[in-house]
Amino acid sequence: MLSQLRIIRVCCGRVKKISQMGILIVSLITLQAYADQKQLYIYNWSDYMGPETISQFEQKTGIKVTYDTFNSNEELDTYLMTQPPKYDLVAPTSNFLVKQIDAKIFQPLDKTKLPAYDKNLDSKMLKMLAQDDPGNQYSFPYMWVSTGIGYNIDEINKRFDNNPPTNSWALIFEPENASKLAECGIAWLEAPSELFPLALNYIGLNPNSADPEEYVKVAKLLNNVSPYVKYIDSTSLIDDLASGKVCVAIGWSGDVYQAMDKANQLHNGTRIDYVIPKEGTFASFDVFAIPQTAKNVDEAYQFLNYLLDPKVIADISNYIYYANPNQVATQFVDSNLTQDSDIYPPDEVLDNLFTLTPKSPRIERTIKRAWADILETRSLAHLSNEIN
Ligand code: N2P
Repeated sequence: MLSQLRIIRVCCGRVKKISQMGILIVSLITLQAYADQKQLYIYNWSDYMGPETISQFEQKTGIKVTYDTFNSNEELDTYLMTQPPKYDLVAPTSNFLVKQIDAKIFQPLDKTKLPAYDKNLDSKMLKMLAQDDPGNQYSFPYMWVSTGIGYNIDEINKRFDNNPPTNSWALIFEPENASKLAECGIAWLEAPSELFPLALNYIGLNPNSADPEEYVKVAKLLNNVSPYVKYIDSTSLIDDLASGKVCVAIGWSGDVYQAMDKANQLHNGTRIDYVIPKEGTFASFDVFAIPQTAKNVDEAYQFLNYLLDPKVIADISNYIYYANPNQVATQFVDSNLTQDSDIYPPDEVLDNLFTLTPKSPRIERTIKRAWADILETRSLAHLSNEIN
């Protein structure tokens, strides 16, 4: 025993050295493997991907995906305009894309690397998108969105003697209606770039107005109803409509449908509906684009080709409840989605929806200031409610 201990003591200096070298070699091998591992950095909207889409892509290609999310065009735009993006694919809405293309943030898409692009993508959708991206040079269409009203059928009926004005934006924009809903909870999207055009359109003005005075006018309208708004946030409404924490929300089509789905899973009896009010709304396209600074361009194309696969994109639509522009995929999309005119709009509905155009810097400034006022009015009103 004693002699064994002595041998270990004599040799332990060397044992230590050998084991340190072993760790070093293993670490170097690991580092090399990491360096060889293909990577892809994606920045997309929250709640906007299938639950297994990314992991299946990783398994299929061996590419490691870093997938981050944002909640508004404003957030993505600020990121893109203030630093060289670290992502290989980002997903702006097409009206925001215009300014970003001008700022030379994106590289043109090489369509020869996207063999199914022309065959699979709906030419009508591409044409609409070409209004923002002439020649569809930079953008790869991902999903089609409308902005409407999501509401809790029973809670709203209760407050309007079973005759709620859900077919009109008046439900949201008129103080006499909003005041009735304040207690059961109104949520707004945190998207001034959408709320101002909706309010302009509601009062009969051009939703793409270039007149700052008109924005001041609708700012008053939004200001008047803002004290009744429970919160301004673009992501919580999925859970909160489902659980009954809010009873009405300005929301994106698929998100409201996701809320319906959640409510069904909760078995809490909450019935939710989505409506495009009679005054209309706008259609927007969320697209993928590759920044100039992307380091993993081949991998970005592999992902776009993966999205062109009809079954892959259909699975995403089936999960997030948004319409995709892949015409070959429609056969794989659940028929309750494709037959729902709020999700897959037939031509006559599509023709009635307007699109948003980019704003001049002057209008952008006006919106920014007016929005800050609206947020303040709302916070002050909430504060004084808490005090009283
Ligand atoms: C998904 C958000 C839809 C994007 N949660 C609206 N442009």
